[in-house]
Amino acid sequence: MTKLNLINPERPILMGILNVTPDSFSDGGQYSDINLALRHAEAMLNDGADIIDIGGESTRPGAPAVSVQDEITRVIPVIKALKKEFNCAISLDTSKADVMQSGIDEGVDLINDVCALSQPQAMEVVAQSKVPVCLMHMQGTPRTMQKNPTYNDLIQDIRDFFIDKIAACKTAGIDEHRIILDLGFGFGKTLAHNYQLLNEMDSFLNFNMPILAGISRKSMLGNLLDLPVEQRLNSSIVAATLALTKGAKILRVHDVKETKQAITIFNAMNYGVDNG
Ligand code: PT1
Repeated sequence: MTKLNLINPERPILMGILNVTPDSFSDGGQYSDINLALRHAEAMLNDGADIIDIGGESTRPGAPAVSVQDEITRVIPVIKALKKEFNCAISLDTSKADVMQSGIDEGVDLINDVCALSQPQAMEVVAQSKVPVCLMHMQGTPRTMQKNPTYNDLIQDIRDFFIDKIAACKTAGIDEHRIILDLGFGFGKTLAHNYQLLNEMDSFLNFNMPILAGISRKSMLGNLLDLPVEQRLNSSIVAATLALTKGAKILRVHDVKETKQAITIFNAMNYGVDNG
């Protein structure tokens, strides 16, 4: 199998979400939890996930902070087991330098940081490695970000954020070819902001970096359609499809099988059908 090209994928790729937060688990990193995580990852890989995104700290609005040690205890055993059992591509969803370093030591293929390397030493840890990094835009912190998000000019403010971040990354020694951009749906944005961002996602393509879109099951779907989280499958697939048409190259999703169908249709439309 050829190695997955995260940085310049010819076609859209699928990132399956694997949560190992305590609310998704019972016995905090013990055998049954690791096994449960492995079975979930296996199902996503069978359904067409190209990469598994593992996170030990929830970044949903209002979610509590987690200590470095707790996060390492949650994610590292699962990363080890995933590498051993499936040798699949792994993305590590973390903002903490020590967690990043532990993951890099275990061979993760991507650092996915919703804080865009703003935490102490995070930039340095990634710079000293060879792994690609996803820089996400967020206004505020997960605990406070949905209070009253305001922008001068939504698109230009986020563009400026990326310009500054990319410059800082380069100065630190992170080559631009290692960078993925994420507009940060739901992270310090009103409903109107989120849909404007979806509409104007293509205006970020001239950074010449892949764009990752994380919309799956988010409140921008539920609040618009008045649907609880367990009824957001259809809207998640619609939004993922729209993101594809706006140029998203990596889709971070819960519902891998259904999103894979959207990508297959998108690819057939764009590149043709290869089996008859
Ligand atoms: C994301 C993302 C992420 N989202 C990347 N990583 C989450 N790169 C975690 C809601 O409004 O979009 N991109 N890691 C999950 N965070 C949220 C935020 C979940 C908002 C739900 C909401 O419902």
